[in-house]
Amino acid sequence: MLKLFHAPMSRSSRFIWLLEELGADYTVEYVTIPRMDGSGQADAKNPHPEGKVPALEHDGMVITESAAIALYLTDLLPAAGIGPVVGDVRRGDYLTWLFYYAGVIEPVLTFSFLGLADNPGLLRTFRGPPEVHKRLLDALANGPYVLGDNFSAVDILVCSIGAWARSALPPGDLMDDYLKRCNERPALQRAQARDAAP
Ligand SMILES: N[C@@H](CCC(=O)N[C@@H](CS)C(=O)NCC(=O)O)C(=O)O
Repeated sequence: MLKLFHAPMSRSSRFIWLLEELGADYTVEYVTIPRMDGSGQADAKNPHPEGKVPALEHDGMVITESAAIALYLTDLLPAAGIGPVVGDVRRGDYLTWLFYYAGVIEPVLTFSFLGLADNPGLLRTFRGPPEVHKRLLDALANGPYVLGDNFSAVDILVCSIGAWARSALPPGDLMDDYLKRCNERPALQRAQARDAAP
């Protein structure tokens, strides 16, 4: 059984979406986390080593970090076809985008949000929002999804940024149309219904 440790309207929300896309048999354990506004606190029942979400529990193992959870789940449940598996020609592209998301997109957008996007050391190491935006738009120009023809877990990660702050993603119709296409998916509608604690 898969158990997702989840706090409403957080980075774990996108994993309810992914689990719905995968047709997974799963439970949601609602936990509290410290919020930016000072409310909330770490929850003793959350197994994440830092009390964060998402955390996924499966067969006695705890998996953390969004890109790792995405890869774990799409490898575990390949039938839905939304995470190219080993042997698929798109596997390299899939891994590239998952790791680029975790290693570059999230840091760059976070630094930018914090007003640090002009820091020379950060720019040299990660590049900045213009480069991230260009990579996304170049991929979507060959779309309709980041990996091309097929919707994947990468799209869930990217769209979750748009749900948090549309302005963090490139402006324009290409991105707007892409977000609309992803946001209309029935699995997301089902996930949104489960996001808040019952
Ligand atoms: N790199 C982690 C980040 C997880 C993260 O920062 N989650 C936030 C919620 S969006 C959290 O749990 N914050 C509570 C805290 O910082 O203690 C991932 O992508 O899974």
